[in-house]
Amino acid sequence: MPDNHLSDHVRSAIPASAAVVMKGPGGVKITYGELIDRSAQFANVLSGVGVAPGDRVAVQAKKSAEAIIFYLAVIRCGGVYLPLNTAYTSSEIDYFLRDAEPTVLVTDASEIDRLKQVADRAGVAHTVALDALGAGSISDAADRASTRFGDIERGSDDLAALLYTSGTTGRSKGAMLTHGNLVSNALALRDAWRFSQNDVLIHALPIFHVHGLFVATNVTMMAGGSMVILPKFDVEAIIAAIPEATCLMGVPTFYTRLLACGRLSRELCAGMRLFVSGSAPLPASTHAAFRRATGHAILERYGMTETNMITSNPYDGERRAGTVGFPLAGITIRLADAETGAATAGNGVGVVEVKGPNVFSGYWRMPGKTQAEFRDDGFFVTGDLGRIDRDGYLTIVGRGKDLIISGGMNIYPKEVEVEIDGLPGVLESAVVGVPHDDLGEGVVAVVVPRSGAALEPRLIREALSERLARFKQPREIIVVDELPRNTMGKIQKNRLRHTYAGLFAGQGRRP
Ligand code: MCA
Ligand code: AMP
Repeated sequence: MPDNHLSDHVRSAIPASAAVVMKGPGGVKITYGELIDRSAQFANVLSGVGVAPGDRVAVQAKKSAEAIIFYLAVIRCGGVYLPLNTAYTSSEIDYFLRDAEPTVLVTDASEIDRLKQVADRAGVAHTVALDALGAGSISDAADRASTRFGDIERGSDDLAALLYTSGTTGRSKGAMLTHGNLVSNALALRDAWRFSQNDVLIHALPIFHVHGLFVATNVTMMAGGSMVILPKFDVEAIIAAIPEATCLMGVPTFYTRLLACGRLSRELCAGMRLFVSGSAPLPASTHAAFRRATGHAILERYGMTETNMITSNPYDGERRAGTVGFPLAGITIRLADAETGAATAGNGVGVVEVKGPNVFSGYWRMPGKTQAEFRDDGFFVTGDLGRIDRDGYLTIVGRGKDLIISGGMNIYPKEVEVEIDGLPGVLESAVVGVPHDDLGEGVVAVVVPRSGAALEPRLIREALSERLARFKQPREIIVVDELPRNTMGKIQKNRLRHTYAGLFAGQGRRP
C-alpha cells in the first residue's frame, strides 16, 4: 500500500537535487531539500490561520515555483487543494467560493482588491497574495515561519483536492480527489513511463488542471526528477529547453504548434526520451509528422478530472497513433451501452466505464449527481465513447456528453448557452465545437433573436466577456432565424456542426 502523503514520497528524493527550475522572470532553482523546508513554512502559516484537516484552500495564482511548493504545503497540512483557472472571471470565482467554502483564497497581488471583495461576500476568512515571482503576503508570512512541520496524518480515502469540472447542466461540479487517488495514479504513471531522478520534465502546462498539476508535477516529484517550469506554453521557450530536458507533457496544440515552427529535428531531440500527449485527441497525422521530424513516437494517454489517468500507450511496444492504449496498473475499463449499461459486444462502440484506485470519491455536496454517474458495481461512467481493438488498445471515437475541448480546455456548451440565453433580445442559442487547426475545436455560438429584436454579435461578445473566461467565449457568433430541430423538437447540434464545419478552415494560430 503506498504511503498516503505525496510528501512521504517527495522526502525520499535526494535533498540536493533540483526539484523545480523556474524559467523566465523570477527564475529560481529549488532543490528537494528546499522544497520540503519551504512547504513546511507555508504549512505552518496555513495551520496557524486555522486550516484544519479537510478545509479547502482555493488558489487562483499565476504559475511559479512558489505556487507549486504551496500546493505541497496544502497537502502536508491536511488541507484540500482547490485550484482555479487564472482565466476565471469574478462571477465564476464567486460560484466556486460559495460552493466550496474555502478557509483561504490565494490570489495574484494584482487581483487581490477585486477578489477580496468577492471572497469576503462568500465568507472566506483569509484572502492572501502570491504573485508570479513568488512574492506576496503569504510568502512574507512563510519567511517568518519554521521550516519544521509534522505532516498531518491523512488516510487514503481522505480528500486531498477539489477540482471543478463543468457539467452538462451548466453548473460546475467539484470532483473530490483523495490522497489515495493522487498517490496511486502518480505511482502507476511513474512506473509506466519509467520516470526516474535523471528526468528533466519541461513543464509548460497550466497548474490548475489534473494534467499540469498532478500528471506532470506529482509524477516528476514521485521519481525525484526535476521540472523546468515555463510560465506558459511558448514555442521558443520549449525549443530552448529541449536540449537540457528528457520529457515533455502537453496537449495536442503543443505538438501542432511545435511542428508548425519548423525547427524540430532529430538532433534537437536527441536527449529527449519521452513526449506525452493528452487531454484531447491527438490527430494521427500529427503523431506521424512528429515522428518524421524527431524520430519520437508521441505517447498518447487518456484521462479525466474525475479519474486521473485511465489508459496509456505502452512505453515499450507499439504506441499506436489514434489510440489511447491500455488501462494503467490496477485500473479496469469496460465498454457499455450508455442507456442500459449492457456490456458492449465484440469490438463495438460503447461508453467507457472505469474502476480502480484512481476514481474520485464523488461530486462535492452533490450526492444525486454522484450516484447518477456510477453503476451499481462501482464503475464510473466517463461519457466518452470508445472501441477496444483485438490487441486491447482503446480508441476514443467520440463523446456521449455535450463537451467541447479547445486547446485542451473543456467547455460545456450549456454553460455558454445559459449566459447567451440570459441576454436581452435572445430567444435561444446553441453552442457547438467545430474543427480548428490550432485548438482542435473552436467554439461557435448560433443565436436566434426574439421576434423584432436585432442582435449584434459584438454586443453579445462584450456581455459574455464579463461572465465567462476567455477560452469559453465563442470565437464566432452567428445570428440565424431558427435552429434546426428533429421531430421531437430537439436542437440538432450535429447539423450545426456540419453546417459550420469549415468556419475555421485553414486558420492556424491567430497572429
Ligand atoms: C487561450 N485562449 C484560448 C485557449 N487558451 N481559447 C480557446 N481555447 C484555449 N485553450 C485564448 C486566450 O485567452 C487568447 O485570447 C487567445 O485564446 C489566444 O491565445 P494564445 O496565445 O493562442 O493561447 P495560449 O496562451 O498560447 O494558450 C493556448 C494553449 C493553452 C497553450 C493551448 O490553452 C494551454 O496551455 N492549454 C492546456 C490546457 C490544459 O492543461 N488542459 C488539461 C485539462 P485573446 O485573443 O482574447 O487574448 S484536461 C485534464 O487535465 C484531463 C484530466 C486530461 O486528460 O489531461
Ligand atoms: P476533463 O474534464 O478536463 O478532465 O477532461 C476529460 C476529457 O478529456 C475526457 O473525458 C475526454 O473526453 C478528453 N480526453 C482526455 N484525454 C484524451 C485523449 N487522449 N483523447 C481523447 N480525449 C481525451
